[in-house]
Amino acid sequence: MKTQVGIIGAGPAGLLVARILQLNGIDSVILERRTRAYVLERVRAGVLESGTVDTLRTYGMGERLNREGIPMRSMQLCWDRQKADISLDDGTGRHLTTYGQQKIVEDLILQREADGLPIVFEADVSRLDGIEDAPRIHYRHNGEDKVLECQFIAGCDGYHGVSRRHIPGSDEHVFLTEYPFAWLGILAEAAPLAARRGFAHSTRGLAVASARSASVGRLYLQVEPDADPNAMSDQQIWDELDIRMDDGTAAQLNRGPIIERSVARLRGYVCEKMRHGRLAIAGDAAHIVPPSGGKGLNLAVGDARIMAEAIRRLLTTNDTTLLDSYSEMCLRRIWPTVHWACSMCEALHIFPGQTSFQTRMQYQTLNHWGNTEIGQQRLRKAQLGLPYEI
Ligand code: RFL
Repeated sequence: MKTQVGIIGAGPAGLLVARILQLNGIDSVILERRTRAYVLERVRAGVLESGTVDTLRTYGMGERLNREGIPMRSMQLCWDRQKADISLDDGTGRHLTTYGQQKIVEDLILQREADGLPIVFEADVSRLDGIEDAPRIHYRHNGEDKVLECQFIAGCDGYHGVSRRHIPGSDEHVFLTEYPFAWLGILAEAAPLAARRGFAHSTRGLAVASARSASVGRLYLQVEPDADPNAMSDQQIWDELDIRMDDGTAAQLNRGPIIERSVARLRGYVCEKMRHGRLAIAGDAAHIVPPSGGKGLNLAVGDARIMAEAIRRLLTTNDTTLLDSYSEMCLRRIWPTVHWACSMCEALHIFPGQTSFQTRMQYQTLNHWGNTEIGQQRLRKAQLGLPYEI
């Protein structure tokens, strides 16, 4: 098989690169290891920066998003049985939007299929070659070894993908921190309460309440790194959420059936070398942020915009200038965003062996973000996201 751009991964990054290229008249084939059903059902992110929403609208993916996306104009921080309600209004009309990542993925997949463009599911990419001049992607599909020949490879295959290791010397450009805890994430058929959305610091560990729709809540508890997602009963989870989120009023969350549970480890990871020859990586393939900032998907969208434009310039006018500065331009958004997500992570979780002095230090950080003008500005700016250069 031959195409102009071979895209590895049908996550938000790969699907968006494909969509932008399509609207610029460039052909691509997406190779995705998982089944179509698995990709459509995978529950992950849900908080979108306004730049992400604008990008999806610009590329014709705004219809359902405009209808079902829930504006989020404030955020709560709770700690030490007190609460701060922080406005996200920076006077520019920007706000966050709640819209599940699986809906974005579904919108992009259905559009691509309606346009008759190829996504090969259950295509497991094993290796790449020719990335200097004539790229080839080797993959296994329907029990057969196959090759996709292309002019450029977009490595959008997430943290565990194969693309990153094909960038020569990428290991020497990696920066990593692993946190000694994980998040138990649940989806629940319980109407989220606008007055109780945000992050809670508790001496028992972090808790987070957010929404996926008007009737479905997305909630998280800090747990041990190797916790079993099924170790707690539904009632134990709700009780623990209420205890950790207590802002001094003893108000309770709406409860309902838990329809999905998963445990995700928390880490910060950046590979600063994001391109070599005719291969570039984007999204989780290049960086992971702890989910405390709600930034992973938003960063993937930022990379996808730059990658698609760099490929367009290469393939239409043989101009490599943007491609040559791809890593640096992406990193100008990535590092400050990683810094914010890790700062949130470190202020909100209880670390093993943490002293009461360290807990008091966390309270000071949270008090700064929650109750001072300059701290609220910092939080607002970081949550709303950095502007795009491209
Ligand atoms: P993805 O979504 O991981 O997609 C990569 C795709 O590549 C496929 N793949 C392969 N295909 C073929 N051959 C191979 N050898 C392959 N290896 C891998 C995979 O099957 C997959 O389909 O990466 P992408 O596109 O870069 O998107 C990144 C986002 O998914 C991720 O950053 C966010 O979900 C992170 N995240 C959040 N981000 C936000 O912006 N806001 C949030 O509120 C938010 N909450 C979260 C999150 C991530 C979480 N977990 C589970 C990691 C909450 C959680 C719990």
